[in-house]
Amino acid sequence: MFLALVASATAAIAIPLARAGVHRSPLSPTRIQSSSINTCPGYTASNIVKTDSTLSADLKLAGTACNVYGTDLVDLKLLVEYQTNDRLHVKIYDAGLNVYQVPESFMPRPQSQNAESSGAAIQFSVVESPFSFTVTRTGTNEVLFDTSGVPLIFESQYVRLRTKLPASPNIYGLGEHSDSFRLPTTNYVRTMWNSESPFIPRNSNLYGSHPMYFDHRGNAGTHGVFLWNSNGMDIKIDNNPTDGQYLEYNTIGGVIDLYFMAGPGPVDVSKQYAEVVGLPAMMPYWAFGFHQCKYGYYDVLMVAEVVANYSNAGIPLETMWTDINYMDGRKDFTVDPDRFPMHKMQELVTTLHNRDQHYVLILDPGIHPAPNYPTYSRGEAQGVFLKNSTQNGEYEGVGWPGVISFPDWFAPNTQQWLTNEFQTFFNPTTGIDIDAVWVDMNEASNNCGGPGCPIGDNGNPPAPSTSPRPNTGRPINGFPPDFNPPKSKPKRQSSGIMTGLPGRDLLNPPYHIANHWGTLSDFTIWTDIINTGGTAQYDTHNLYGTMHAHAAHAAMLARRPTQRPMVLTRSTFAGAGAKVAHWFGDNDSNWSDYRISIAQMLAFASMLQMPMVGSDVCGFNGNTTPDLCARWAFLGAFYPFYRNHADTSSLPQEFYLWPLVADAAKNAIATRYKLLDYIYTAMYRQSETGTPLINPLFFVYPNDAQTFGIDLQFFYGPSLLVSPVTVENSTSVDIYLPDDIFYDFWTWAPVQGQGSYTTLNDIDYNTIPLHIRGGSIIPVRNASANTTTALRQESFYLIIAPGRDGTARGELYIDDGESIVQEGGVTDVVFTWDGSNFETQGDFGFGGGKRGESIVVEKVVVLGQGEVAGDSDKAVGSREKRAVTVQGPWGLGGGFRFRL
Ligand code: MIG
Repeated sequence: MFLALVASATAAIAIPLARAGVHRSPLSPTRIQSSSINTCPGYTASNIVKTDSTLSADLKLAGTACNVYGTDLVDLKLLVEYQTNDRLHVKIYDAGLNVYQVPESFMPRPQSQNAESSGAAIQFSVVESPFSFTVTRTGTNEVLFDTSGVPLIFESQYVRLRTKLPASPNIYGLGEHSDSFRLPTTNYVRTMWNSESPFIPRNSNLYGSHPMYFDHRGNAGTHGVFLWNSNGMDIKIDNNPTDGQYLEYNTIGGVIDLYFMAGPGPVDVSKQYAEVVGLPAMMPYWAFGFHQCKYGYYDVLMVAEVVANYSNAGIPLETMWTDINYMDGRKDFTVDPDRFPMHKMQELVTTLHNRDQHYVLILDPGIHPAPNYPTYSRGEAQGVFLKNSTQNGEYEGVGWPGVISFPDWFAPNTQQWLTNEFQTFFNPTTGIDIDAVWVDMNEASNNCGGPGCPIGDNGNPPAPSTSPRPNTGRPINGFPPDFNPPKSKPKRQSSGIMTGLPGRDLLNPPYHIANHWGTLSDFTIWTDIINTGGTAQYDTHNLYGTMHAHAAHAAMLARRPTQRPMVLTRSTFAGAGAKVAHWFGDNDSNWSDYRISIAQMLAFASMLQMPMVGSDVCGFNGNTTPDLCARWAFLGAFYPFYRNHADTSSLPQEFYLWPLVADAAKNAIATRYKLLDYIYTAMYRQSETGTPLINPLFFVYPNDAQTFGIDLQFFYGPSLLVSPVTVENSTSVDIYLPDDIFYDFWTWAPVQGQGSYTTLNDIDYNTIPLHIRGGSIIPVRNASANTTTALRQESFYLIIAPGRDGTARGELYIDDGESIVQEGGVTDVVFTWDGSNFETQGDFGFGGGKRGESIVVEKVVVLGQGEVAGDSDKAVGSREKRAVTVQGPWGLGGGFRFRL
């Protein structure tokens, strides 16, 4: 539905056609080359100074400048720091310190703890002439990084650094993309340039930039490499007979600011990366509930009707969302007076809150510069908007309201302005008391960005829709009566002076990254726009969305200072997970995007330290099918963030619309909710230590080469292997089981994994193959509930799934689910099983909270103790016969133990 946006903005009409999937072919990386790239002379290192934990050197251009995509910088500096025993920092920057670097105000760099190189897990060594360096693993001397293949190029608008890789490497990460989890290794380009990306095209830059990769080498270990650089770049992975296999950074600016994380295991790399970019934010308990959204809910009554329909269908709905439809003329911090009047919105929220449900609204960054629009006039008065390139007015683009000005997140008053807008519009009594906020379009998306789109008054507010209210089959003059059933059980001071290297072409740099839209400024803020403080959008573009989301986070925190904010953002940069959550944007309602959602989740949650992620369940664009939506309802129940969302032009896809989907969703949500404390515990662990809550198979079996490419199965939490059906109209799936003992989650039957694939058949729509990894103890709620609030009244049982050695271990973390500081105390316990003795140890501080929530363990079941083989999975009672049940109840007010 991109056309509607600019229907009255004639100048931009041709552009939305491209947005609807007809991508322009990216400009080839053509160059204004004054000489060949092969003539670049590289650098020579001198003045090498070593201390126990650092190395520094001067680098000088080793010959005639090649000026291949800009001007070669003659004098560089090298700084190497052994920051910790597991982390090495290698920085190559201009001696004059003019080149842009990601500002500390955006994200502070980690402090060096000055580890001694002699004790470090990885070692740096330098070759002076021609300059290159290697990073090797101590002990094994495995070479992890080696830049000797081609000379370093460090120019005003182009930096190239290449490293050799082993043949057929296992490289992961480098989000955001929609390609395979383990990245292709031939002729592959990962472009980092945040952009609106409808239909999440393959082999393209998408909404976020995370220049972090994992290099997994099985027995030889895993390491990570993060390039702290926000400029547009192409990261190429390729091989040829001359150069072998390599990875090459090609950035259009910034410095080389590399962090090497030693591992040696993949989980270690994740944790070490969290030390660099920050541990992820803990989310509220309710955020793990099921969310419903759709672009195109016509009015507030229709929103209420969807909520009522969920209740009537008996499908738990935790959170209702409303898209830009609620706004007056698509303006942030306003409501459509006819369809979403303030008093009805307030009534809606009050009703939802009385039912222990939650509510979320969307915001876009662009602000319509209209008269009598206080949000705009306040912002203008405080100088929060980006100025145009001649600094004689605001820079204007086109978004949903028509012409828009863009907040400058670097301006001193922008946070205060946004916080004030939140305090007013989302005021709990006089405004709309949202529980979380959703920030969209913050790449930033601009329907009038780039050459060919004259900036100015070419965007008008959308004409009011004249389409009639869709017939939902329910005549409504007010909220539906069944909407309220009883609760379930329980002026900018810009210097105008650019910082960063002067004399650059900020619109058309000589090296063209492979942005799927074409030039850098297409569909975004022009890259020659200067932020307060002097940085250029050319350099900071990739930070825009994260800065928007972080500002929204601070504003949410100001509203409810004691509660964990939840902010869902479309655009991200490395480290965004420290504060906010992410969904994977405008996917399509098809099987390919269903499948790729797993790879996307694996990259973000387990590697890029953004655990609260998920794709639009049942698909955003196009019309879903019952088959796809039923499977997706189940798969989505194993995303950390679980939301059904669709485009305005898509047919409705709420779970209750098809019996097949409704049944699937009921079971999916019930399963998710019973396991909610298990995943909440894993989330808490990630927020404290970086240990991922979602795990690719190789994270758990790093020496099993057959797991390295698997991206259609994953571990939900540390112990539950999820193996969804991935093909249309299929009821079977081939699953890989590593050489280990597993237990079918549904039947409790032991399953011996043999390091091979087996086919599972007859997989109904109301289930998903789930296996418990031997060696685990899983806390489960005895029953599901309509809301996560009610869920907390249900008691627990524990499943002990002994490993091959007969032992098992598990964890449970309980807190009040929402407070930043836990005044009531927390329960954070470890369960252990040594084959005959069960024990709990830890902190037992959570007493049940204000509502007297359950902390009771009713029983413990020990799997693998009864019938083992040959019994029918379907036989009534056989599940219980396969386990020994030890009856409680025990209170989790203290430790308990038993012996079998
Ligand atoms: O140009 O707000 O990705 O989730 O429904 C599309 C309308 C704008 C894009 C988001 C999508 C949202 C839609 N938005």
